Amino acid sequence: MAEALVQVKSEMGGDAVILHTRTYQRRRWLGLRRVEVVEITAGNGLNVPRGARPRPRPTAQPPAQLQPIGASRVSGQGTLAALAASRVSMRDDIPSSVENSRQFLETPAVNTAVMLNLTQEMTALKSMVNDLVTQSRMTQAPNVPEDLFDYYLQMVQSQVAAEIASDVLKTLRNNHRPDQLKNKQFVHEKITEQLEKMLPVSGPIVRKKTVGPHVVALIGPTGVGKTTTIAKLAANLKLRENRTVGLITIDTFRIAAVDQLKKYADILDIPLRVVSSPDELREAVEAMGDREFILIDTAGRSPSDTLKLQELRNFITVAGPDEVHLVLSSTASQECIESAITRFGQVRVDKILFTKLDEAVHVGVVLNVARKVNKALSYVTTGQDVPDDIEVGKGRRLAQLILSGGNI
Ligand SMILES: Nc1nc2c(ncn2[C@@H]2O[C@H](COP(=O)(O)OP(=O)(O)OP(=O)(O)O)[C@@H](O)[C@H]2O)c(=O)[nH]1
Ligand SMILES: [Mg+2]
Repeated sequence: MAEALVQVKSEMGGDAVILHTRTYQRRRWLGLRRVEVVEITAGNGLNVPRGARPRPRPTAQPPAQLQPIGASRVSGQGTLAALAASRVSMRDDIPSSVENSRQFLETPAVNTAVMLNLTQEMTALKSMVNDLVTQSRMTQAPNVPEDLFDYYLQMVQSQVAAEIASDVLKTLRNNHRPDQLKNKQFVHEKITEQLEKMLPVSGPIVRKKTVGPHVVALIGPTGVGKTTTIAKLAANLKLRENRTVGLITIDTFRIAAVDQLKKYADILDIPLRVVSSPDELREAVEAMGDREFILIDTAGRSPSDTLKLQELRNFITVAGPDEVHLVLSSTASQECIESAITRFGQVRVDKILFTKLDEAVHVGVVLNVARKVNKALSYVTTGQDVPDDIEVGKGRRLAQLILSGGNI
């Protein structure tokens, strides 16, 4: 009845008058099921006189919906299909009940019935949605404690591998009391600590020897930011740490690329040598023997270009650097990054360096990759500004980025 009244109100407006109501059973499904039908006869937009005044035709319903139903004094009936089995018909007779009925829809009892009905439906919907969410969570991650699921989602959205995320939460659940896990700040801190411990980091470039230069080479796919990162490292070593630095570039086939590093070398007043063969590289390293640090830039190589990778390997072997950093863009997919690590592994990779964290949508990839290939993260870069946008790789910083969805 409440549903039908809601329908009367929505179809015919608050001015509708209830003329008659009736409830009856109807058989459905081959007579096996009984359906309760509520029928309300209501009229609207009518000013029916008591007496013999000519009756106006109803105007509220379009003619197509009007069907005569029997008696001559009946002008029409609108059959409404919604809300399952309720049916509303409109009649403009029975004038004596019109005034009473008109007010009936506005009575507190009807309004309460309508509200009650809506509340019940909302509650049913809410519990249905909750059930669905729980169900899909359980299928997605059966081992994740329900109360910590939001943290799981956050990590997975940052592309932390699902098994890492669920391990973190299981450890958390096993080591802390339920009341501690209700404290959001506590949980946040504990997850941060765990993620922090998971990331292997190398710390900054440090020269341990007392004689001869500490030689560092940066290799990696095209356009990831090797040259920009070399400039940042050189500037920080020279300007912040007061070190003597030399630059070498093996960028042989693109003049523009040499120009790029030359500009930085000029600004920083650091010597730059451009080499085009392994022999020239050996000579250049020897010639810069008085420097504390030598940074070697290389031309980007496509990880699929085996010949170029072989050539690069020859250069690196001859230079014999103290460390080779594989530069990777954190905007690339994990698959792409892993393939680059495998291919550049044939050259030599000691550490990994992630650029463009400012543009990364999925910082969790950095954690997955570092763990999977068991290479320490040396630096991350966070923008195009030389020399500021570079940081020593730190697990805590990365963990915070993962939990904040990558906001630098
Ligand atoms: N947003 C952002 N851009 C960066 C970052 N590092 C480098 N870039 C930009 O990436 C582009 C390519 O940088 P390069 O340093 O020339 O890259 P590369 O690896 O030397 O390129 P190739 O020598 O051609 O292989 C430039 O526009 C840089 O400004 C970073 O951390 N964040
Ligand atoms: Mg370059």
